[in-house]
Amino acid sequence: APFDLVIRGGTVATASDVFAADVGVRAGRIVQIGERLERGAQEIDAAGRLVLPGGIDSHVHLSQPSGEGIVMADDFESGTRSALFGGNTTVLPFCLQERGQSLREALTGYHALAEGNCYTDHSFHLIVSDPSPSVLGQELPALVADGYTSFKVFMTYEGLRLNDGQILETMDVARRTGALVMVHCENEDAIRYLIGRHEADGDLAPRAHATTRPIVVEREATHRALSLAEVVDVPVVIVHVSNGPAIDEIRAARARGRKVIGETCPQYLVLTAADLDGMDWEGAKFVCSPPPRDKASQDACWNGLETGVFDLFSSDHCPFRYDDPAGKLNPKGRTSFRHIPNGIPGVETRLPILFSEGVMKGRIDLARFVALTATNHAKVYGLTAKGRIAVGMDADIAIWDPEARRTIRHADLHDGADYSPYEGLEIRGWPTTVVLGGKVMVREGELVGQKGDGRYRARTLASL
Ligand code: DUC
Ligand code: ZN
Ligand code: ZN
Ligand code: ZN
Repeated sequence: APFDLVIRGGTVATASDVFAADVGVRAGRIVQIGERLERGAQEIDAAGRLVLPGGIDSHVHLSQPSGEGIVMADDFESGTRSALFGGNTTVLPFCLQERGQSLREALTGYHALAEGNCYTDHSFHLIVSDPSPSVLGQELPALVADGYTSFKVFMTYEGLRLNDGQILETMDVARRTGALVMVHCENEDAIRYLIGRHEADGDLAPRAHATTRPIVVEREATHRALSLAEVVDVPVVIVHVSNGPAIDEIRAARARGRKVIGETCPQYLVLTAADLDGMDWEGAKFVCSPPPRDKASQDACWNGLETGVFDLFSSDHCPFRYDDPAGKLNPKGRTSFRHIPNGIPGVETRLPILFSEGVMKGRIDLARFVALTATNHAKVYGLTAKGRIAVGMDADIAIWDPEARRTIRHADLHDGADYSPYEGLEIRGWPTTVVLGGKVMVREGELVGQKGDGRYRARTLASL
């Protein structure tokens, strides 16, 4: 047969067009797109379906140590399996440098965990927590050249946070190498001050997580990160933006001519701080940083998706179990909200939520959906063979049933957590078949691929 695989009769979407076409695949790549393609050794009937580039989730945490006996709910096997069922073919987890550790040493560990265990392709962002002279002078530039072309810095969390001088020095590595810096923008000192006040008041329940990380704390840090990037004169990625004032900072920086890439996540569209008010300790299920805000913030984030403030829509999948000794329910005997591990699962529900709430409700069109969930991630993070349905690209394809109706139930998901923060949310549209490098991995909701089919991908510099 002329093709290994033909996906026939579907509606193909790219970041700029939506059109009816067959897609022909050979040797793992898309080799022809057109009408009435010749036979494939394997054929998929996509009539009535959407044929989209496999999702790229450029912000996930897998097997990341979280301190104090807290264990993440997903390793590379369960996390990438969950990603795959959610229509993704590539994930970019973080490689955390612990203080005193070299980046190479950290990477060796993460690669060992990922190798042979992944259902999706993957690559790593580096988290720089210890920007020593040798890290900044030698290690980091060498790693950028090796294909680790992005790194994240934190303005919050003792043990991770960098001071302004360290952020400037780390950004300078990006200036010299062309790599991209991602910044977690929350002011740690302000948070500590507010935590102290809440604890003094005996205000210890999960809801206080949100009130001790208010919008001003994120807005100030966003302004500072953008200013530091301006001083150094480098592009910057502001990750997990949750609210209007932080969005306004990005708009203002762009108006000054700065290159800023904005990212938001599902939790800022469909959750609010009121979700942290559950019975008993249920609110812990929604503890993530920055925290979910209010209706006005949700509207601002939707507006940012519609108007182009955001280039990236990622999950920030950072899963912890709820009812588990290493989870969210009972950290240190529920003595304070501040011991609840920060993060929520969402790698499998990211795309269905944006499709259902965004495309099906008319807020964004299908081309914008593709840009926000795949194409832009590939451009920003240098995955040159991915993120588009086009000749020559990797045959990473998600086939969607736009009419599927589902209610999110954790029992139907494939991650290692024991709950979903989106339980009960009604969804229209779900990916049914997922192809990775020309291999069918999920067929009509059934897993047919193997762990280990997903491979590591070195990256190039951004094409901004
Ligand atoms: N930042 C993240 O990016 N993910 C989870 C927790 C956090 O603070
Ligand atoms: Zn973060
Ligand atoms: Zn309070
Ligand atoms: Zn994150």
